[in-house]
Amino acid sequence: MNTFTTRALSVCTGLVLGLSISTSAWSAKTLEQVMKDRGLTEKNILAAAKTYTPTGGRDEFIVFSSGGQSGQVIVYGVPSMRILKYIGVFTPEPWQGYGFDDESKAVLAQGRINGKDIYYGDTHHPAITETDGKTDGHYLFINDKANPRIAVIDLHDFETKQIVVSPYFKNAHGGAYVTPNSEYVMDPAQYAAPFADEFVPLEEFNEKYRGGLTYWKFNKEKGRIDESQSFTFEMPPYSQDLADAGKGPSYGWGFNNSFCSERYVGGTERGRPPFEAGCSSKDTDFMHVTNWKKAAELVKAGKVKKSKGHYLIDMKQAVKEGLLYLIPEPKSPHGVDVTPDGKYITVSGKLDSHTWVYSWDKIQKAIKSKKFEGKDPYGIPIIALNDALHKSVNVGLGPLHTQYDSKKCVAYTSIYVDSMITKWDYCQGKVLDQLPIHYNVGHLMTMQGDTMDPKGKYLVALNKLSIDRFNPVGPLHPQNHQLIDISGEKMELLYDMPLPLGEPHYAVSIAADKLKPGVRYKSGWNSRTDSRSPYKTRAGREKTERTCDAKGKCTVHVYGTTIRSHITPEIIEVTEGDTVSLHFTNLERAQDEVHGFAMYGQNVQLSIEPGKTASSTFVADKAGVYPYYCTEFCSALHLEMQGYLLVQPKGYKAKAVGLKAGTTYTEADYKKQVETNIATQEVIDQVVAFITSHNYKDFPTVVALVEDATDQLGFAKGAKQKSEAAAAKKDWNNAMLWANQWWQYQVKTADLGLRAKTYLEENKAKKIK
Ligand code: RUQ
Ligand code: CUA
Repeated sequence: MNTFTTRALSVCTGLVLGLSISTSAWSAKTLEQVMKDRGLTEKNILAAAKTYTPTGGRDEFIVFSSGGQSGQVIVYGVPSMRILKYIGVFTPEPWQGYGFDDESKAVLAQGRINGKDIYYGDTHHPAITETDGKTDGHYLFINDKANPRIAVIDLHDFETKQIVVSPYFKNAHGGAYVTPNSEYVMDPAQYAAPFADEFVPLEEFNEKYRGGLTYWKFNKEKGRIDESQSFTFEMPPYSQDLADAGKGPSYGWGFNNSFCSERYVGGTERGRPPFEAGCSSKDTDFMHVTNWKKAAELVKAGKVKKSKGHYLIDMKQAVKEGLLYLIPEPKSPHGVDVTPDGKYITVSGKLDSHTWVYSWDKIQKAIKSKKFEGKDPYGIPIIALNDALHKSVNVGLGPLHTQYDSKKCVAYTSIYVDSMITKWDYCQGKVLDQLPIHYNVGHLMTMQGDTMDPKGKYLVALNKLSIDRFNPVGPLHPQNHQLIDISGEKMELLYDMPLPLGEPHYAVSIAADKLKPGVRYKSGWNSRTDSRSPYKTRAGREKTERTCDAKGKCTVHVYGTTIRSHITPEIIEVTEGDTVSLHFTNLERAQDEVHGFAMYGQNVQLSIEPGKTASSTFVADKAGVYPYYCTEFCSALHLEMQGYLLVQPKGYKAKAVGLKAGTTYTEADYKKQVETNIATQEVIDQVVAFITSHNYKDFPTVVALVEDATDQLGFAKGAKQKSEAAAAKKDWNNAMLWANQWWQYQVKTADLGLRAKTYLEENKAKKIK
């Protein structure tokens, strides 16, 4: 190993030296040649240089994008646009064991609707937790439109921890949007439906169908939504759409728009004109303005009634307490986005070419002086458009969503029909620049552009179609995220990234250095409940327990471990009909040393990250042989990380013959192995000498590697003793096999040691001895 490293190093040095002599001439010529060969312009090269991230380089921003109908979250870096992770949220994700291990199944089970498992979601809007209106990088929320649910993802391990279901809504599009200290997560309904879980004829639409807006209470300390403290505003059966929370001067208030305030119910089957005709006949719909702060006080004071276990503020109470107001907004509006300073709210009408800017100052004045132009059919006061509007700006046909720049007053709006991005000034009300994109942009996102702390620099257009942009892959195309440079006066298109997983509706971003994800779990950790697993197992404490109840139903609990390159136990014996509950703790401390666990024919697939305990429970209902193995190529002997579940028929009696090995060994084999082991030990000693002569204790990564290596060396000692004991009895077979196992542990020790040594060298550790 040592000689190999040294040789590899000298080869590398030679290469580098050789290159540096002719490097400028060589690369200049080649760059020209490459440009010519590939038909690249200077502009292309500049765009490439702005996005290209050299090997080992990191991104400045991390983006969390909804995965749409995939029910997942997609994580990628900006400006490289490299995908870093898919997070399973509402949909099983086998690669991460999500929806396959017992722990994550329990999370998905929280999302059951009327007792039914729902295995997908239509994720639309992610939101990162905020402190003082700034993204803090602790948690991420995302909604499911098809089933009215919100999920909580912990950004310390990028895992989904909780799913909550609205007790009232039958779908919910407009979440998730957070209040400035993540006190609440806003989640408006969309298609009106009865709050009761029963049949209500469409003829009773106006009276019994309802819209609404839930404020889910988030408990920051626990990192979970507290359903018992959450409350819902009952709203008219207008299709409540997107939401945003007030900030700064508008703190304590929330805004959500609506469409189809015509309350039109289609039904071409009944000879009625279709939904889209009746839902866009009026010139305006309504923005809903809610006072969540005052509502929370009423809840606290016990003045809000509970229904179905949740606080429900009905429209009568909301009007009486001054919690809910309406303001006309353009035809079939879509986005509603509060400016970073909290002074304005921009709304776009999908069927209009204007973005309307509302002034919080004016709205507040109208509310204070009770200046209303009337009431809607449910008695909710309506503030006149002119008493709320600051400006309306002609931005292009079909404007949707707006995000903000770090530059004062600068906003960007996605223009769906005209397929472009419009840069404009919301203070002065004028257009600054327009950039065509490909094609039909939905949401757009600037860096932290939905917070009080926008960073500018880049904009991503989340395009719905990608005709002619990528190699064809059949009738279903990928979606296209286009990266745009917004640092200058003019916007510049930099990069197209296909996203081949659902329709990514919205995305949020955060400066990468604000995220502090962990490297490993505390030993024996249930990552979904964030607590010590009752099935935590330590090295040497592995066991299998079979217990039967009075009716003779038996359960076998396997308390197992995984560590390179070994699954304990290697043989599991159960009886046909037993319930088998496997629990594996990954004993590794080394970074990224994940082990998987898959088994034939039982739908078992675990991903066990260092420290994690993951379980899988199933009924072994058919006698047979079920091999299992580790699914991660974790070490040179990964393929040997294997075992057998033997499901024996009822009443099976083992025959009295021992296991026969395929190969037998001699004394010479044993001695040869011992020689190798002694040589390997020398390598280990050299590495240990290097590490201990440096200030390795100042490097937590190295300390963890050293701990891990010490463990492995301890195992090596045990195997060595066993091999020597067998040799003393001239049992050369066992002597040789244990000597080989001793060597296996040495190899792992050496591997860890070398990783530690490389780390120290790369991080310029100081020599102390
Ligand atoms: S909204 S269609 Cu985000 Cu444009 Cu869901
Ligand atoms: Cu562990 Cu492969």
